[in-house]
Formats: sequence, C-alpha cells, structure tokens
Amino acid sequence: MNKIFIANLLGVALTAAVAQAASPTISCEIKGSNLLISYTGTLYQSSDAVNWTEVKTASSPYQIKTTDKKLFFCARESEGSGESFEPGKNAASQVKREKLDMIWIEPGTFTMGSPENEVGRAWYETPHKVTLTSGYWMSKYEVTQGLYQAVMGKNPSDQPDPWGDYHNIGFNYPVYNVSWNDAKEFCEKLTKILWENGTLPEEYEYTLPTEAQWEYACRAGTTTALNSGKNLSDSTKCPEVDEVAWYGYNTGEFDAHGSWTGNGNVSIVGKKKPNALGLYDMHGNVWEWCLDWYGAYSSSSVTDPTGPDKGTYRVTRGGSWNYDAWRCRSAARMEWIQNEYSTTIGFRVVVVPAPSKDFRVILPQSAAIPMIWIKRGTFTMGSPRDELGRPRVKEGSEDKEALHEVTLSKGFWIGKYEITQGQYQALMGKNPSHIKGSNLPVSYVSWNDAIAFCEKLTSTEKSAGRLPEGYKYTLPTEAQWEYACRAGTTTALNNGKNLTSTAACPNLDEVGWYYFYADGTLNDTLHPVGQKKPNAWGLYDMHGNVNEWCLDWYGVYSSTPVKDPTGPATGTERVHRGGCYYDSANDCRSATRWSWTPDEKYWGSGFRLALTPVQ
Ligand SMILES: [Ca+2]
Ligand SMILES: [Ca+2]
Repeated sequence: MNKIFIANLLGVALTAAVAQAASPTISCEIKGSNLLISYTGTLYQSSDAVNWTEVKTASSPYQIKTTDKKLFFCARESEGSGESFEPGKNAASQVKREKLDMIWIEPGTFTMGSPENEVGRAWYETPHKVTLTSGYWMSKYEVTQGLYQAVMGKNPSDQPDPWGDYHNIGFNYPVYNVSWNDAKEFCEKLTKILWENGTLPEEYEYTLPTEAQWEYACRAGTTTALNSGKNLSDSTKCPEVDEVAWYGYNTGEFDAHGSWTGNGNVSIVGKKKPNALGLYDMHGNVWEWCLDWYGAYSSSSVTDPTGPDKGTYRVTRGGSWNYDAWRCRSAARMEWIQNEYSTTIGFRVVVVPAPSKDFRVILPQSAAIPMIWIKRGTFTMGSPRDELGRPRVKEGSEDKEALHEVTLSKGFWIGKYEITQGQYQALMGKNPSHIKGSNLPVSYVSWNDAIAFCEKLTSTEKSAGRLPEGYKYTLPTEAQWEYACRAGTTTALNNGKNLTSTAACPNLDEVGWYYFYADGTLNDTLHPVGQKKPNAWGLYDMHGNVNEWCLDWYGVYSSTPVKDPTGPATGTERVHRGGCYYDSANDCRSATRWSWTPDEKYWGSGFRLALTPVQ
C-alpha cells in the first residue's frame, strides 16, 4: 500500500471573495494537458498549500503542465510569504488542482491514556490497551485557512473572538472558529468533490479521526507525555513542550497565578518539530476536533473504539496556543459542545474506508429487507448479436436488445433478494402468491401492486423518520436493473458465462431457478430466495425464480450512448426482467426483456425493491 496518499483535486474552481478594489485577481483554466493561470499582482505557488514560493519568471497568463507538482496558486499585490496571504483580503486564490499530503498510519496496538506518574496527567486518562485493526491516512498538518477557503469558499477565521480581537489570518495558519459540525461539513464537501472528480475511490472518505486514531498517530510509538519521547519537567511552563508545540508560554503569557494575560496567537503550521511519522502540531497550535462523543475510558482492552453512541460533548485533542503545558500532552482530552467554535479549535482530516452503505429496512413482524448499495457507473446494455438465446433481428425490424452505452450518474440501493411473501404480508397484510411460503418470493403481483408496495413503504418509513428527505422506495429502472444484474459482466449470465443451450443449461443452473433442474427434470415451483450463487455485487436470483417488474414503460432502445434512461414517457406495457421459474434458459439472460400491461399478473410475476433519489 502507498505510504503517501495524494489527493488531486481537479477542476475545483473557487475564487476568494475580493474585498478591495486593489486586490489581485487569479483564475485558472485547463486546456488539454496544460493549466493556464491568468492573474494580476505577483504569482505564488505551493505543492502543499503551506509552503509558498514566488514564481519570479512568470507573466500572465502562466502556463504549466497539469501534472506539475506545484498545484496550489495564489496571487498577491506585492512580495510576501505565505503567512501574509489573507484569503479574501490582500490575496485572491484559485485552486484548480490541489495536492494534499496525507500520511499513512499502519494498524497496531498501543496504550491509550497516561501512566499514573505522568506529570500533568488527569484522572480520566485511564491507561488501557487499544488495537486499531485498520490503517488510515492522516493529514500532515492541521487544515489551513488556505485549504478551508479552497474547499468551502470562505474563511471563518476572518472573524473576531468574543472580545472583539482578531487573530492571525493567512493561508498557512490553521483554520479556527470552526465547530465540529463545520469540520464535518468540510470533510463531506472535500469527499464529494474528490468522488465526483474520480480522484478518491467511492469506498473511501475524508472524515475526522476518532479519538483513538488521533492519539495513536500522535504518539507514533512513544509512551511519554510528548511525541518527542520526552516527559514534562513542569505542567505549566515547560521547555519540552516548547520544542514541539505552540502553547500558552511561547505565544503569549500566563501570570504568576496562572491567569492568561493575553497577546497569544495561532502560528503557521509545520514550524515545530514533527513526530516520528512526520505529523506536525499534534501538540498545541489549535485543538483538533475528533469524531467521538466524549465519554469515560474503558479500563480493559478495546478494539477500534469510536466513543459512546451519544453524548453532550465532542472530544478535542492536543491543546492549543493559549493553554498550559499539561493540556498539550498526547493523552490530554478536552470536551466541547459540537456547535461551539473558538479561536483555539481547528481540526485535521483522515482518509478511511467509507462505511458500508448497505442496510436493512425493518418491517413489522421482523421481516427485514436487506438493501445493497450500487455505485454509479457506465456499462453496455443489451446483448451482442451472436449471443446464444437472444432474439434474431429481422432486416428492417427493431433490435430488442440493441447494444448501447448507458451511464448511471447516481448510485442507488437495490434489494439483495426478490421481495418475499413474508415481507409482502408484513407490509400489505395479504399474500397473493399461488404457492405459499414466507421465504418464497411474492408472486402473482401486478406492476400496480408492486408500486403500491413501494409507495406504502415510502410513506411508513418517512413517518418513522428513517427515510432521508429526497429519497423514495420504488422499482429499479430497466437500466438500473440490468446494470445491477450484470455487476460488471458482459456475458449472457451474471456469473461471467454464456448459455450452452437455450433450454436446459448447466451455467444457468448455477445462478438461477428456471424450468430445468440440474438432473433434467422439470421445475414447477418457486424456491426460497438466496439459494443460488449471488452475482459479484451480492445480489441473488437476478436470473429466474420470479420475473421482476421495472419502473419503465417498454420502448425501443437508443442506438447512441444515454445517461440515466427511464424509458419512454408513455406506453402500454411495463418492463419485466430476469425470467421466472418456468422459463427456458434463453428467457432468463441478463439482457432478456419482457413486458406486460401494468395490471396483468401471473404465477411468475414478482419484484425487487430499489431506493433512489426522487427525480
Ligand atoms: Ca494541534
Ligand atoms: Ca428473479
């Protein structure tokens, strides 16, 4: 695994609000493999949004390759260093490509909390063994004002504290005046931008570190009060803390009674000694929001702790520029209300696997409907002309399964199984199926019946507060159905195989219930869902068992690429997919299309649920 995670932000175009007429301007444009930067004033560049150098040879428009390592640009009226770039004031910034250095943290076990004899410790730092089973990436620096501005388009540090005092403003200072909610919003927006650019895999996300991830990364193997391997010689003013942190006694002063006398301030990130992993300012400068609710530690060993399920306060770590030495120790903890903000709190980010988006809808009588998340993507819908079992195309007539490229621009959820009779009974209070069994797929339902089920589920889940605004339960579109069925395959069947026969076919027998059993005898019944092999995305019975209603009216396919197709606006028959228990092999292929009028029903008509954004 790469030790350094590099995030390239392509096409993020955010211009700082220019407050004064004299302020410089900057804009970027990608032309082919070049990045064109037009600006007024002096141009500066940076590879990490922290260390800046003037581009002395540049004149506007300045052209570089998009692969150039210097990826962060700003323009300023005259010469200056990074700390004097004030977002929205004397400097304008635009980020076309941004590189954010993230440091890889190996999984491992450590002792969280502090030993009884540690100078400056607090009673609630109970030492206990913590194992982190997964590695993660952590940002080298606290999130800077420049980075926050680039992502959020504003700089909250440009505001006075409750006493009317301003603190340091500049690209390279850590962002402050951000609540836990603001920090989470930043992570979500950064994740979304990178997902949309395709530069962050959808399985990963930016978020805040858990408290355990924070302390483990901070310690970098040390067991002392500080990540330099040293302990505190004094709990207030302390030379060992001064080596690694901006804190009360090197940014301002406390008087002899321990009262803060003011004059302190945040400092530029990365100026104190880093820890063994290369992380800066884990001690001091700004407190850093962690993901967890604040709670008492376990005294026994724990694995991948995430804090209490709920709480009143969120955790911050590391101390800050206006606190005593003891507050800046690796084990020191502090709690704040999550919408509170202060000039002393900022954050840093981690990249972790995104939580699984799969979930279960729980119906009354404990009938759960497992739903699988299907990522957006592009696939070829239809079947090649030489696929065994496909309808032959007569000269001048419609090719029912014409190959064409389909892009689904949004992910969606789809049922892992066909809707069962138990689930149908639990929600609708009846069971229309001709062969009964709670684990059998519901059959003998019309398109109208299936839609009624979806509408009732949407309304009950919405009133229970379990369905986010803007989403509804529905049937998959025909394109969503085939995309989910194929799960990346281009063959007649979703196990990557083609048919060997249009009637009895051992390849189909692996993945679906159809008219022939493996021994050649005839199948005349429904089978419990989930007994055949699932496809690569974990979906069962896409081939056979019951035929599955789709949302669309039946229509002729486009011959050109299409995005998010939903079928014709009107029609007489609705699409049905996958074939059923009494169909032949050729009728159960991934590309096979069926259609029936919306009020028709028969022994093999069932459906599968989808959850999608309301169009
Ligand atoms: Ca810090
Ligand atoms: Ca089926």
